[in-house]
Amino acid sequence: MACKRGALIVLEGVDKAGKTTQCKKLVQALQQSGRPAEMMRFPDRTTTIGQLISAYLEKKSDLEDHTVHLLFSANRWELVPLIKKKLEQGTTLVVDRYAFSGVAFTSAKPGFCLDWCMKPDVGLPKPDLVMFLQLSPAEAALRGQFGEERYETSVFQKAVQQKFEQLMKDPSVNWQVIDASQSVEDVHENIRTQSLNTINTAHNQQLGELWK
Ligand code: Z5A
Repeated sequence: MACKRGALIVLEGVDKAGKTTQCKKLVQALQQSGRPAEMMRFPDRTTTIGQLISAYLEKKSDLEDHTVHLLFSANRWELVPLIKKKLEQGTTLVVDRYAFSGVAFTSAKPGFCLDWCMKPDVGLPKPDLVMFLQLSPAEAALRGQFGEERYETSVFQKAVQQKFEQLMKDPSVNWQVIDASQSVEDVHENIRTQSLNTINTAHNQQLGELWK
């Protein structure tokens, strides 16, 4: 009998919302309860394309805006065979940022529309669940200063948040908004519950294609 597929679970949110903290805790909790789970993150800075992106984010190089958008998308596509293989093997993937960040960050730049930004990611494996960690700029500021990387300014992050809000109106994606201002443990509990429900239903469903 073929094994039941794993779920594709994505965490999105603005800077310092706690995505990485929560991805790690979720993977740990799933593994401890005997469910195969692994974490992925985008950008994946370990590949050749990822290294170009990393140098751009660290402001060590400049790239034209359309070009870097396509590189972020290519960085997801190059991982698709691995994503599909893991899911087919029954491993749940917990992903720190995905195509939604790609669209929100580029479309927050002048001269870009949501539609153009979505195109390169059409047909990617569709997440079974996308949790948006909601945190106000004031609460994010309490978690420390912005870092040195590109995009880490409050004006840009506000524009990004508005783009995420537009994306969340799309009913074809299973969005869940999570209050990220609670304690790490409370946020985790909420995310764990949503994820367990999704893992159980994903078992019997075919993996979809994003924005198709
Ligand atoms: N980008 C793009 O342009 N296009 C794309 O296609 C993709 C990405 C995929 C990648 O940054 C940048 O690339 C990103 C988007 C862009 N640019 N920005 N901004 P990254 O992935 O390398 O780093 P990040 O995603 O920006 O990390 P982050 O947002 O700064 O952090 P986070 O993962 O959301 O939070 P964290 O690291 O788990 O926690 C942050 C701090 O808060 C830390 O000190 C924690 O201990 C603390 N924390 C966490 N949870 C709590 C709670 N509940 N209470 C109190 N304190 C907490």
